[in-house]
Amino acid sequence: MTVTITAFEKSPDGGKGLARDTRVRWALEETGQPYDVRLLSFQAMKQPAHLALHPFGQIPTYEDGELVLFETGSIVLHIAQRHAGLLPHAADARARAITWMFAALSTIEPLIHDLTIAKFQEGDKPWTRERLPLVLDRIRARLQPLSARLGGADWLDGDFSAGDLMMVSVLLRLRASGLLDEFPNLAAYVARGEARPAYKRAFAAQLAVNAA
Ligand code: GTB
Repeated sequence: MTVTITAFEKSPDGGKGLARDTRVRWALEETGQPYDVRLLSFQAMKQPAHLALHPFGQIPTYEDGELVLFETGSIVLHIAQRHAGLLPHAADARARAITWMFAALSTIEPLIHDLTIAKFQEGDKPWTRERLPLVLDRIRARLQPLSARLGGADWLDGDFSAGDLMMVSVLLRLRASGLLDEFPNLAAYVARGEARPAYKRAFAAQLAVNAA
């Protein structure tokens, strides 16, 4: 049975690939899995049919027969554990790759999400002018050790893994802020991720929806 994921019918980013279905598409492409996409309006995401799949009424979801998953960390990990290409076979290396997935999602992404909130949801508040530099500095304080750890390597721990897929997906969200450019090795790391054929296919697929 072909996997079905959900995505925005019209992403607010107009197809820049920043909505979280892109990372799931990327994982499916890296592992050579065909998939179908069910597109949802914001309204449909909050209806009972979708809430039965995703308790928070968000995208993406993942359906494979009876199995329904939400949360991109869980979905990408499931794909990576099921299919070759995203996790090393050796147990310790596999555990380290999964650790980088968690680092991306729980140590880096919340700070980046905070920047999105500060700019787009709270941009008109009188205190945003004072708060924004603090938000940016908190991100810098996380990027600095990440940059130091990556150093001159291509990927975070040996070969490209689900850990890199998740970290690149998260860091991509920073492009418009200019913060990535302060860390040239991280900017190059993100560019390496985007240059992967599987990423390009995932990006093109979401763009095709949003450019339509
Ligand atoms: N923790 C969850 C996961 O990783 O799966 C977060 C899922 C999530 O935030 N989904 C968002 C959503 O459904 C879409 S991706 N939002 C609608 C809602 O909550 O009602 C977040 C997103 C949206 C748009 C842009 N953009 O336009 O740049 C970027 C990221």
